[in-house]
Amino acid sequence: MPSIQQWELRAEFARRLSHLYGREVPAYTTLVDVSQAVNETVLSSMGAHAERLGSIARVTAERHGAIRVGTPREMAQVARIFAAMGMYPVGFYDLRDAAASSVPVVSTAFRPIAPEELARNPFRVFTSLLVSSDRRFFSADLQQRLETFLARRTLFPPELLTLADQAERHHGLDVADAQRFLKLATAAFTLSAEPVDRTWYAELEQVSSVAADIGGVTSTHINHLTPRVLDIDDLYRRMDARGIEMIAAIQGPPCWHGPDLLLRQTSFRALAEPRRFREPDGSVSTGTLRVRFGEVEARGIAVTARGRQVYERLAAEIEHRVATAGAGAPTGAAQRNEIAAAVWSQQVPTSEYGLALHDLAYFTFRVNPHKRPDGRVPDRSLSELIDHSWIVPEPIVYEDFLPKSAAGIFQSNLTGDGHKDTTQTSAAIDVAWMEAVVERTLHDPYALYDDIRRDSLIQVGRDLGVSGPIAIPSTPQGVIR
Ligand code: OOG
Ligand code: NI
Repeated sequence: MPSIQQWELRAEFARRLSHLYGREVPAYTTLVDVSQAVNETVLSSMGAHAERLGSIARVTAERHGAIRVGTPREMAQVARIFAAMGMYPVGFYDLRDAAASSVPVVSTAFRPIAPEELARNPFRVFTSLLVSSDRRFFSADLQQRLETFLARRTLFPPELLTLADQAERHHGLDVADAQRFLKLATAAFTLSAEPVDRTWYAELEQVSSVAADIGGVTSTHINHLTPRVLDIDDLYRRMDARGIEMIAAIQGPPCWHGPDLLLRQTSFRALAEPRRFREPDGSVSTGTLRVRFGEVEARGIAVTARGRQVYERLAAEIEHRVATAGAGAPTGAAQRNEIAAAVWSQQVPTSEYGLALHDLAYFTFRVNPHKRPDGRVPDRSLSELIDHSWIVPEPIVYEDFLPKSAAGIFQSNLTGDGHKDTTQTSAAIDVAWMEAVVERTLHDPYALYDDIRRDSLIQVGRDLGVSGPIAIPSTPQGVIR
């Protein structure tokens, strides 16, 4: 058994990245401080209930990162580096269509998948890959020059990749190799001092500032690192009060009176960071780029495929109501939330019990200690067991992302809308394509949550002496495919 286990590599890598990002983007440190202050307030006002969706220790350490790479080869290397730390690709997000502005990427998230690994450290990284073959964004000529540029760069040194493979194979590393691995991995995501070619960067920026951020430079960097907060509305107000410019709204579900579901996110606007440029005449000058920002998120309960359908239907209904409510005047964030909260309150159960009963959200279950066995064997259907209080639900936290929110976050931090020629056909890129790129299965998030629920029901069935499996309502299929 190697002395440093994969989860320890993951936790230490997250800690080092956080330290690095705080040095590079000082406003991130403010965001982390404010998040911790908000979490302390929630903890002292709500007590144990504040930890319903994770212990305060987990929530305080919890981060997600975002990185962006340029080629399938780079993406495959990223997959090896994360596999070393017990992080595997989950879900497929196509942001090319989800965003109104020009965002020519497809993404997956690398994260731990087993419940005990998530409990140890849930660090996840939203990873986007540039689609240079998509004609809506890149002409054949630009694609060719872009691919030539990207083929010449090396993001990850061979030594890092060798150590990564070793860690994956042996489920960890010895102390010296672990130190070396962590040093090289962190260095690979550090902002480079190498001058940026002004003309090349500007040409890509015309297409998309995301394309320029990825393909306009010779290295990669962490784009943002996101702490988790227990009250994102309070956080938004506190950041605003400190004079930090936030994006217009909180993305995702509204602030409402029911349980937290899925994911709510917001960010401060990308800041101008000093960068060195190589000018057309060969001279080096100093300028600024605005690509990195500070995001914060509040995580809620994972929803089932059925719950997700409701979420999408309500999102469309909210959009429609917002569009018709304004009577010409733009709808503010507060008014939008009011509309959304009203729609939710009418159509979504306001308790965990209701969400579980209607199979809208994921829970594990345990036998209700207050229910006295009366000799009758409980019914084998999940809803009957819940309804007759034989079992008590415990929420499963949403560990993934939301494509519309991701598009919203990308979009509100772009310097310009870029250019997308919608008369061209898109490059056909899907889950199978991404699986071939990363040379691994893309886990379906719903299947992962289903497994956790099923395992707990097997245990509950045993505890209750129910013969045969407890029947879960059939879930609509086809989630990421
Ligand atoms: C990723 C944007 C998506 C999220 O939390 O939804 C994202 C990026 O800007 O590279 O991080
Ligand atoms: Ni993010």
